[in-house]
Amino acid sequence: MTDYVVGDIQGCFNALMRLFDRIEFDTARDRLWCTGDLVNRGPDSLAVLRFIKSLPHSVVVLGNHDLYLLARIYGYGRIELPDQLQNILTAPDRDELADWLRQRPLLYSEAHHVLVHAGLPPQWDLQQAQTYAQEVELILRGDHYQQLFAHMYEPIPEIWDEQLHGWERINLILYYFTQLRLCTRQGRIERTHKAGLNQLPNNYLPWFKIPERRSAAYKILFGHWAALLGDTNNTPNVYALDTGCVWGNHLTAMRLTDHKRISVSCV
Ligand SMILES: [Mn+2]
Repeated sequence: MTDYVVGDIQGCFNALMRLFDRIEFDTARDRLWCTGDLVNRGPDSLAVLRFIKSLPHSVVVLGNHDLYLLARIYGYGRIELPDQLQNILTAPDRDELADWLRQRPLLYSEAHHVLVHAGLPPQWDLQQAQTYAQEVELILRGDHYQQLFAHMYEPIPEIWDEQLHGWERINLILYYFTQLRLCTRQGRIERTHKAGLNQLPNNYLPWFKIPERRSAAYKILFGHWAALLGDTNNTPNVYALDTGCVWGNHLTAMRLTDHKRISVSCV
């Protein structure tokens, strides 16, 4: 069995099939880890979702676009145009796909590897991150999951405080796991920067560059930040896997045993 982690697929089914051919992925034996954002923007989100769900061995964490799809299915998402999700909304297996997706975790860890969609705030160690992820996962898997989607797009606090409660607390946990790029040393979020590592706003750093980051001992696999194109400027123990497939760049897989990367172009 070989473990591969693949970056944000975003509905690029053909690129995923070409990547599988390239790495000679054996669905019966190999295991696929996905950084999330399986869907949206790309041409064939429905095929990607059905295919990943059908794999016998996979680990998928939720990304912001996956959550957006769920919100749309449950009738809460603000429609972002152009929205490439219409064929999922009308698919006969829509509810089955949604139930599966909703029960994916926000964080997965095994041995020294940690998989998240966007990042981890510097003030959380791995144990705290696991605890907070589980707090939200319990809601997503519980009877009242629709409430989470009803409140998901409400304003959120900019910085973590253990005393936060209610949907503010849930929404900030969700933000850190699924949308974080820049923050201060204390974990205050910056919500506008989407470019690369140049011209950062004052006092903000990429979450993985914060010197005192408490998860630094683990190998963190993440996606979400396409502008990095996989480059974290030599930051040890962090592996950026979103190489901008849906923007015409590459879809990347990394073998977990030796961190060797294999990419296919997505023009
Ligand atoms: Mn994302």
